[in-house]
Amino acid sequence: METDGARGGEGAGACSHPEPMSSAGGSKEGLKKPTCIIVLGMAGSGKTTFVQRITAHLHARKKPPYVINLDPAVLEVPFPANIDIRDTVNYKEVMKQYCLGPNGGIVTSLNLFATRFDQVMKFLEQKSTEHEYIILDTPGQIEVFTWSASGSIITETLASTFPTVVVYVMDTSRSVNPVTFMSNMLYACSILYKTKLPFIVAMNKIDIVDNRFAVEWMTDFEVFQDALEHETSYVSNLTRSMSLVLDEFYANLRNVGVSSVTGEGVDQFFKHVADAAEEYEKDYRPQYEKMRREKEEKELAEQEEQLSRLRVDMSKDKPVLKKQTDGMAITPGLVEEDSDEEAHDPEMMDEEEQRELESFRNFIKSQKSRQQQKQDSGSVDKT
Ligand SMILES: Nc1nc2c(ncn2[C@@H]2O[C@H](COP(=O)(O)OP(=O)(O)OP(=O)(O)O)[C@@H](O)[C@H]2O)c(=O)[nH]1
Ligand SMILES: [Mg+2]
Repeated sequence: METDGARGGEGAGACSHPEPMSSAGGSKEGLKKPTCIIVLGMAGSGKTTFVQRITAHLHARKKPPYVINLDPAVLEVPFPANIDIRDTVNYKEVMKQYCLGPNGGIVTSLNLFATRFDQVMKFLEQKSTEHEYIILDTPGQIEVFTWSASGSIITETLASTFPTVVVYVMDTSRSVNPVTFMSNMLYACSILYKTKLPFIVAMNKIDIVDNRFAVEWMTDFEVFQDALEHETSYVSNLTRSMSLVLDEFYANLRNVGVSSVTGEGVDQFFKHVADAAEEYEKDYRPQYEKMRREKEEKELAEQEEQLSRLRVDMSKDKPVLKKQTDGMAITPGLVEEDSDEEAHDPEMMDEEEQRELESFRNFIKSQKSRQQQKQDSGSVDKT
């Protein structure tokens, strides 16, 4: 297990701020990409305060991060957010319009926002050389992000472009009970498997409770069993068995004790981020690049299919064409011949486009001449 032990054992103040970009996030051309830090955690675990703390830490080191708030229901964002979901969707309005409760409102707001995430990616790509980190704060209810389609879309989209790390913020002061601790770790484990990304557990609020007990429980099975001695409920038996199962999860888990209030452990946290970003490059990037390629290929295949269907419809001159073009705005350049020179400039078009245009013109001509014939025959009938 990669652990920093408990507070005090992290050499707070002694360790300088790491230079993660030297080892991670670099592309082949030498251009460095920022590392995405997605902050997740149970309601009230301290996610927002943690984001505020690490943002302030980076600002103090003249490395301002690019920060995104994804919590539509937060009243006040205590850090400078470059993108705020609340600027795009009004969570209360969403609740009203869709007749939803608070959680449904948050999920729907996030879904609406996710439909525009390609625009967010454009901003991020534009700014990618200016920032070393992109930090995302997520909604209070963890499942809104981790078990929703929009959460997956956002996570996968980020991870297919940038080195991405998931941080699970745990409220240490609320995890002193071994059964509660186990539940928290099970949840963390489920997120690890769901997101399939490098993972860090930030044991927060160590200014209230030292996290040494938790580290011990994770490294020494016997100590955890001893802690369970006082538990007599059936849950304790389950917890005993589960702790065996979680052994492997613990073995590869990075964890660090932090206090979002005092700033303790933040230096060490960034060391873990550098390490996790390196792991991303080594183990995860190939998988995400494969996913991105597959997505691009699928989109291309769909476009090809649509084009070939259109070609078939045009050549057969079937009424289907009407169906397909209903509601579609056709630019004057295509219908009114030679009205838009640029659109018809043969040098601007590739062979395929020229063939399409040619066939479309033929189609229009045939339609016109048929209409003309009909009109002529109508006027002949009348006469
Ligand atoms: N003592 C102490 N309190 C903390 C720490 N981090 C957060 N808190 C407090 O915990 C409470 C919840 O913090 P938030 O940052 O709002 O937690 P959150 O996870 O963002 O909450 P939701 O988004 O509503 O789920 C606040 O009262 C914070 O001041 C910490 O390290 N130490
Ligand atoms: Mg919050």
